[in-house]
Amino acid sequence: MHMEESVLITGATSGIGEATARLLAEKGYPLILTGRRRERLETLAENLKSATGQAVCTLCFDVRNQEETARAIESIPPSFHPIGVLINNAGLASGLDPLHEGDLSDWEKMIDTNLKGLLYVTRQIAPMMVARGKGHIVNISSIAGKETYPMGNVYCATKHAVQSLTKAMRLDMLKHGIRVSSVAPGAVHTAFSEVRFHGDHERAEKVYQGFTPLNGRDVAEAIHFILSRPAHVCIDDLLIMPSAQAYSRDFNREQ
Ligand code: NDP
Ligand code: 8X3
Repeated sequence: MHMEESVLITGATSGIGEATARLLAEKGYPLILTGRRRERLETLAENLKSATGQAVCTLCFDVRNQEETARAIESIPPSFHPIGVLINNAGLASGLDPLHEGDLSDWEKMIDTNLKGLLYVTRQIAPMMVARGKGHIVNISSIAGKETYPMGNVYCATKHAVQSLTKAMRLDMLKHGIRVSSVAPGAVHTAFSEVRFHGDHERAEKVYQGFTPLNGRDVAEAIHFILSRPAHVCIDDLLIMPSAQAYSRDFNREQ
């Protein structure tokens, strides 16, 4: 992509999205950063602008709300167009329960964010790419999009859907010159587990004990690799795991 095209990252206030914003700013990409937490977004944007001199704009909205999403994307200043890359990263797991004991509000959150939110954002941005005959969409999937693990039920189903939608986008936009990629990480040490366990920090930290998980920067570097391939190369699907994790629930932990 040309550096005058901007990159829109959803869920840039934390974890993988924030690390990707930092790396891409260092690499010289103009950025549109989104999330619900306004203060974190604005602080990050100010830091990146002063550290890298990069153009950064922020959009504060909830991807679950279709009208808010549409309004926010319509408000992107002209200087941040065209949008060359969309990184659909905003997402979460909520709860880890057997299906027959699942909490319906956890299910709604995951389906509305990981699936409907990704679709709402893509539906706004993809037509602009199609009109230009150019663009790249990167969907953040998960090892949970490749395998189903006990009590992962609805989260795994949303990430399997992200894998399926990635293929669907690739097929539907093939003739319009749009590249579509998915990145499926194993365990990444972010706020993910704390969100999954509804703020239980101690339980969340146990997920990452006894081995070295991925960090946000590891995934950001994989995304940058995908974006920096020449125009004739599309990385369709990239699975990235900690060396000490070989399957969704198989870890080589210290005794
Ligand atoms: P974090 O919790 O650290 O970050 C999640 C980001 O998503 C935040 O910036 C949050 O912003 C944003 N987000 C969540 N809900 C919404 C919403 N309704 N509207 C807008 N933004 C939202 O977790 P990660 O960085 O780990 O997660 C990023 C992606 O990576 C997710 O899709 C996750 O499923 C995926 N993933 C994570 C793995 C891991 O082990 N950590 C492994 C594989 C995939 P805010 O709260 O400000 O809205
Ligand atoms: C996050 C990784 O294994 O907890 O997608 O589902 S996992």
